[in-house]
Amino acid sequence: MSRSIAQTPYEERQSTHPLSAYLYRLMVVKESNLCLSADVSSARTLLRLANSIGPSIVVLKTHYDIVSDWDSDVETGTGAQLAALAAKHGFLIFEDRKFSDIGSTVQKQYTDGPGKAVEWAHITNAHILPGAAIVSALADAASAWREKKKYEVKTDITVGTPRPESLSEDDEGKDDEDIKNLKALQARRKASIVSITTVSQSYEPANSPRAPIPECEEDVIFSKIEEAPLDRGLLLLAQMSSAGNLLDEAYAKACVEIARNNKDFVMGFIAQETQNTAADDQFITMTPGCQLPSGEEQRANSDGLGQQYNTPKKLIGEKSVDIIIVGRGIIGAADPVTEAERYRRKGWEAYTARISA
Ligand code: 5BU
Repeated sequence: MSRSIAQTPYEERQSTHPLSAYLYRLMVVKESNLCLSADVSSARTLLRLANSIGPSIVVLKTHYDIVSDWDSDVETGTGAQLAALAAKHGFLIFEDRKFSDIGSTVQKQYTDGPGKAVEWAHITNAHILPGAAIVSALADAASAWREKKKYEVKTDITVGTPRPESLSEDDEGKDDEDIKNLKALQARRKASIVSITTVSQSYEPANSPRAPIPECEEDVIFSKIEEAPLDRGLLLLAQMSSAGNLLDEAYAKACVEIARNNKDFVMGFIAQETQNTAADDQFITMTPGCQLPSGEEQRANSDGLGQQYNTPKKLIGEKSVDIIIVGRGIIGAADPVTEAERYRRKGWEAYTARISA
């Protein structure tokens, strides 16, 4: 009898999505299937959390729109700083944006406005309420961004090579205009580098979103795996954790159908149980509504506002989900770093028990 997907070790999962394939390898390297839901309202607290809990997690989930001082600058802002921390600690960023509008609008929400999540979030998510075009619209926006990004990287290397300060005789015959343009371009590039340096060195009040975060300053890259690919991925909301939600079985099935038709972009689902039912389904499932009992006490299994909680053992062991998403269970603990490690261990134990069952 062939092994079920739930019993297949992460490193043997055959996802065709480059980010899922990367994520499975990352999970094995870090022995973690934990996502931190960093629901805090200040950019500084968000960056500090990402930096201190980064070693325990494989995904950091954000709601950029609850961060009151979110800095939208693509090069130096909060998203860019999170991306640097993701490279430092080896985790993916998931903006829990829950897109749910017509294609044309979600494209703008994804790439423009204050969030610009496509720039810094490897993963985002969407409701399928508006119909399947929401997925193709976001996919198109992501691939347009990726093409532009590739082009930018290339341009950067090309213009960086010839140095106008050291132009040789060979260049003498060159059009003066060309050289002037190149010099102007280099001057602009220099100016932008200078301004970035200035930002990180100048004095700013402690609560300024741009004040340097001491632990975030070193230019370190996680060394146990290469950096994440430039691809972007989408999760579809197939099931929610909140009581009385309207996402019924037929709705979840429709989600899975749409995912099967868009495997290049859809990595999987936000759901309360695995949605892999067909033999070749290789979707990843990430699951919010997860808490552990704290110490001797059994924590309440709801938050009084509709949220419903399950333990890592139940979600990973019985419901065969892949990644547990934990917010207040970790950030509300007296010692979030130790608590994150406790969740990481429990999640990984449940996974190893599942694959060896
Ligand atoms: P908590 O503090 O662990 O309850 O936070 C859960 C997070 O997951 C929070 O950011 C929610 O917005 C998010 N969430 C959820 O709780 N349930 C869902 O079905 C979905 C997202 Br989709």
